[in-house]
Amino acid sequence: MSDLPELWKKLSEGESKSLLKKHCTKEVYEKLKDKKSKLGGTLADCIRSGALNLNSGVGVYACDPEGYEVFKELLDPVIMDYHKVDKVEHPPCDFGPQDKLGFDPLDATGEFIVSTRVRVGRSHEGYPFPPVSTDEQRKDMENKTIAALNTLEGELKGKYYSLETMTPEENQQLIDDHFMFKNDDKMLGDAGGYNGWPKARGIFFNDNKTFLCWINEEDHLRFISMQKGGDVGEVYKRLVSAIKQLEKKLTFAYSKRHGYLTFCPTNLGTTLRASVHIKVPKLAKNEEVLNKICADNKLQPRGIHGEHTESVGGVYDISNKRRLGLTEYQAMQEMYNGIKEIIQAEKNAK
Ligand code: CIR
Repeated sequence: MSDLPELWKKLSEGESKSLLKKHCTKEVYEKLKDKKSKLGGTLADCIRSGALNLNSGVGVYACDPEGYEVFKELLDPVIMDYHKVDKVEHPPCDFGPQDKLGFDPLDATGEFIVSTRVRVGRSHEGYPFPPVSTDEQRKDMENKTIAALNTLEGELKGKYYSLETMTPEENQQLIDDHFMFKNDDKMLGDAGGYNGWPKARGIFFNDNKTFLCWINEEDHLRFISMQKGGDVGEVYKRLVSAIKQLEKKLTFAYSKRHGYLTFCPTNLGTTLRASVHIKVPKLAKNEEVLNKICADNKLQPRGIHGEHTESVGGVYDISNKRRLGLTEYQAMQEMYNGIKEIIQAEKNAK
């Protein structure tokens, strides 16, 4: 039997500041409660995490790519509210002119930027998201992805490391080096993100560990390009080159309205998060100024151990906040220009 009535009771009777609580009104609930997507996704799959975790900021995940339309009376308002747009629409993918991106090194002396990372999420077309996915489907997706990744050449050529077979020591080393994902996010776990863990999970990386792919973490696929220092252009170009090669082998879930479809509605559109680990000890003493620059430039500051963590030693993880309603190139430019301003402010600070 579905756990939907119980989830609804928790949500409707509980106190919560989440977007789920705000937009899942009784009327919306009544309209959607008996709907089902072709892959079997239900409203319960979309609201489970937020109903079980009233401290969620968003609280909603999609059950599968089609869920964004089947449950749009809930998802559209959540998307518009989170992404601060008044319509769910998205321009076609545009990575910008790769030969003249205009991303000159931001920090030539290496004083501020510790490392740079750009990631995108992708979903396999025709497969559900974690709460609806079976172990078999996850395995299928893993195999498909490995086959595609194994065709990469040159700098991107690498190897797949399965979470099922790596030793705990290898796993810990990869976590410590900020390469590997973990299963410690309760909200994601309650959304079904760790179902069947560690089956069909793993990580692919090239010899230099500058290109990585996570398989069956929050999204079916996360492509990541990263390296030490602040050469944003080099990091971005590597990622774009990988995506272009991989999309010849794999078909990704995409909608004209939403762009690339991801499990969490916060990542829709470009799905792009471009971040730096940046050392700004002076601004760290005055977080108000830092937060204002971030807000003005549509950037999101986090601690370096991921979302909802504190800064350590004046080092922050700062990234673009907007992912929907702009192109990949524009999202990159927002991050680049904002970080430039932060470095200037740190230089000017007493
Ligand atoms: C929340 O609602 O607060 C969580 N479900 C996280 C939302 C955004 N973060 C994410 O997807 N990693």
